[in-house]
Amino acid sequence: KRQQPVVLWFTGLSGSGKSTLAGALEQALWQANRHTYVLDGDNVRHGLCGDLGFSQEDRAENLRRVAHSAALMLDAGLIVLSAFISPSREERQRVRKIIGSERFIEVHVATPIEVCESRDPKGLYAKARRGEIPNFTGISAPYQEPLEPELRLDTSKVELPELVQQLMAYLNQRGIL
Ligand code: GGZ
Repeated sequence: KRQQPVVLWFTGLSGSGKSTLAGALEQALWQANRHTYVLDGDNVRHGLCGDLGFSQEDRAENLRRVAHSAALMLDAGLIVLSAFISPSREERQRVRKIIGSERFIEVHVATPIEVCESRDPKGLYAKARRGEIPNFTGISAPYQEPLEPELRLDTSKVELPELVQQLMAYLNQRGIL
């Protein structure tokens, strides 16, 4: 049976583990011979969205472009894993519409901000606390938690391999794999 193309939309704070989870899930999907693509800030914010910053408007435009890119990849039959903070409930709703609700799986990476801030792999939280990064999500810009995500995961409570298993189990149970 062919894979059913879907978008797994990981949303959560900086340092919550979105990209790490997406990368680990991608490896598991490869092992199951599935075709995937990971969209995240690292491959989008330099090129496609290189003109955008972190104001509300720019984030909305960032996510709009990502959503349309993901929709094209669905047409190509891929399982798309997207990892953006996507802090606005309204914008995530818009993304869901662009992609189509039946092909959109919202995954809230609900790692508490204290944990994200203590990880601080790029020192961004420290900078934001010093006032050196304006509009930093969780510090000086809002993050609106999803109210009804398809999945909610916490990388500070459960180990990565177990989370990947939970995601794979969900995809299996939905008949996507
Ligand atoms: C939040 C910022 C900011 C501000 C730079 N606020 O942990 P990272 O570094 O690697 O991931 C964050 C990334 C967020 O980009 P997204 O495209 O995911 O954001 S959104 O969905 O809101 O459009 C962080 C870094 O960029 N970063 N400035 N002010 N994160």
